[in-house]
Parts: sequence; structure tokens; C-alpha cells
Amino acid sequence: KKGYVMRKCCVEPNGKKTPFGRRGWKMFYCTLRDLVLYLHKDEHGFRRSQMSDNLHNAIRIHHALATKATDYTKKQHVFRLQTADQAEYLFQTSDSKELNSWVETINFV
Ligand code: I3P
Repeated sequence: KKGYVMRKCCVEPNGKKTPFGRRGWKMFYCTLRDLVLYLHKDEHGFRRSQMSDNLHNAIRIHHALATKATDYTKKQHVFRLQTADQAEYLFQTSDSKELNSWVETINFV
């Protein structure tokens, strides 16, 4: 699965709250492949980059959980991603269909 999303970091992989200054929303082109969510500036990022570049901003989703962020009311169509290494992110998608599609794809790959 692929597509543009907005991402906000909430908790770092060490379980500590993401510090102020790095908690903003940022747009990424997201590619889910082999249990890794690759985040690039645009849709050309993946092909252009070396694999080592692709791993920058990548999120491993093995044993991760995606859930609709019903408690986050500032934006619509947002899901929360909790990873095995205790990081936590919010992702905003374009509509409810995309939201469900991302959540199901992440949870059932
Ligand atoms: C954050 C940015 C986020 C905001 C976050 C701020 O500042 O304004 O948009 O989250 O609030 O800390 P910065 O870019 O300097 O990190 P919301 O959009 O969800 O309000 P937060 O610390 O309450 O998460």
C-alpha cells in the first residue's frame, strides 16, 4: 500500500515523549513493504533512493498496532500507530476509506 499521509511523532522509540519542536505534522509519501513503512518526501523517493536512505524515517511494523485515534479530535481521519519498540505516531489520511485501509493493511500484513 502507498499514498500521501500527514505524520506526527508523539512518543520516541525509547518510550519517551517526543520533545517540543519535533511534534509537528509533516507530509510524507508512505510505502508499506515487507513489514516496513517507508516515509519519503514524495512518490519518487523510494525508487530514487538507496536502501540505506529508505531506512531513514522508516518504521518497522512487525508487532505494531494501528487504531483509529478517536481521542484525537483536532483533525479528521487520524490513526495511531504503536510500534513494538514503544514509539507512537499519529497519521492523518485523506478520508475514512483511506483510514480504514491503512489500519487494516498495517494490522493484517
Ligand atoms: C507542535 C506542533 C503540533 C502540535 C504540538 C506542538 O510544535 O505545533 O502541531 O500538535 O502540540 O508541540 P512543534 O512543531 O514545535 O513540535 P497538534 O497539532 O496535535 O496540536 P502537542 O505538544 O500538544 O502535541
